[in-house]
Order: sequence, then C-alpha cells, then structure tokens
Amino acid sequence: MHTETHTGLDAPRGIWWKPAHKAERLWVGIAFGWCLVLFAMMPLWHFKGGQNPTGIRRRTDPKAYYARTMEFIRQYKVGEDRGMPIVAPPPGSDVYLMAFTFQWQPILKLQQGAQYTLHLSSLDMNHGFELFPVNANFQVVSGYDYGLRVSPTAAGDFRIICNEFCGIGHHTMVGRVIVVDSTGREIASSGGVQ
Ligand SMILES: [Cu+2]
Repeated sequence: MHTETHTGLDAPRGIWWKPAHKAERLWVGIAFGWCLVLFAMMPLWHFKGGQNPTGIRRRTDPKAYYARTMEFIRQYKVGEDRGMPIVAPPPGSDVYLMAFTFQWQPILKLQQGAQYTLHLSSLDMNHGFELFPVNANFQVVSGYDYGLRVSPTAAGDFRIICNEFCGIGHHTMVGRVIVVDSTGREIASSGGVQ
C-alpha cells in the first residue's frame, strides 16, 4: 500500500482555493465589524460606564506585601471581630487588603464619600475580589499590587467574596467592608445590604 507523506511546504491537493461564497464573505464582514464594536466598547465603557477602571499596577513580592499590610493594620487598627482586625484608615489614605487561602485580611472600615486607594494582592494564588452585593469584580494576583481609586457611595456592612476557585475552602473565603455614613454612624446589619 502506498502511503503518501505530506509536508506543509507542499500545496494541498484539490480545489480548496475556490473563492469564498458571497454569504460567507458577508458573515466574515459582519463578524469583523462586531469585533471592532466590542473593541471600541472597552475604552468607551471606561469613560461612560465607569467600568474597566485604571489604577496603579506594580510588581510586588508577596512577603513585602504581607509586611506592608501588617504595618497598615498596626497603624489604623480600631478593633477586632472574632480575632480578625478591624482597620479604619483616614480618608485619602492607601488601604491594603491581602488575599490568601482562605481569607481576606483585614476588615476595612471606610467612610462614605471619602477617597481611598485600595491595594489588592494575593499571598499565594489567584483569587477574585467581588464586593457583595455591589457587582464590582477584580482579579487579585500574587506578585502584583493592584491599586484602585475608590470612594464608597453607600453606607453598610458589605462582604467580599472570592469568585476565583482557589481550593477546598474557597466557599468559606469571605471578607468584610464596613462603610460608615457621613456622620460616622455605623449601620448595623449582618449580611449587609444597604
Ligand atoms: Cu479564593
């Protein structure tokens, strides 16, 4: 039996080079046009929709990020909730939140309407920051410091959920953000929707 060998250098046999049908060309054209629309949506939504925020991105060492977060906790700690430090940084400050299996540390106490730079990083693997019930999602990547300029718009007791599967305790990885209103009053609620 004769077995033919083919290399990529030989032209394939047959009539594969037939020009594309009109309908196919039309669909390729529509698909390409749609690609351009979606491509334009990214910058458009940054300015119009308040999505795809820019921020500070820099490389960091997990050990250095841990040390920086611990210093931040020591500096502004105001209490504890079941052993977890509650930290109330002043408006305008840099806020550090670290993710690791299976915790978010520390608990943040922020003021409604104040501006902060929220730094996110992971000490081990990829985690997903999701502020519940606000639909805000960010990747938390080990070795990278992602600094977001944030300003809480509503007072309440919010939760941070990990939305990137990170292991056996992933579903228990819940953090907390307390936002006090402009009078400094804390709105007590558990499970926190305001
Ligand atoms: Cu996780």
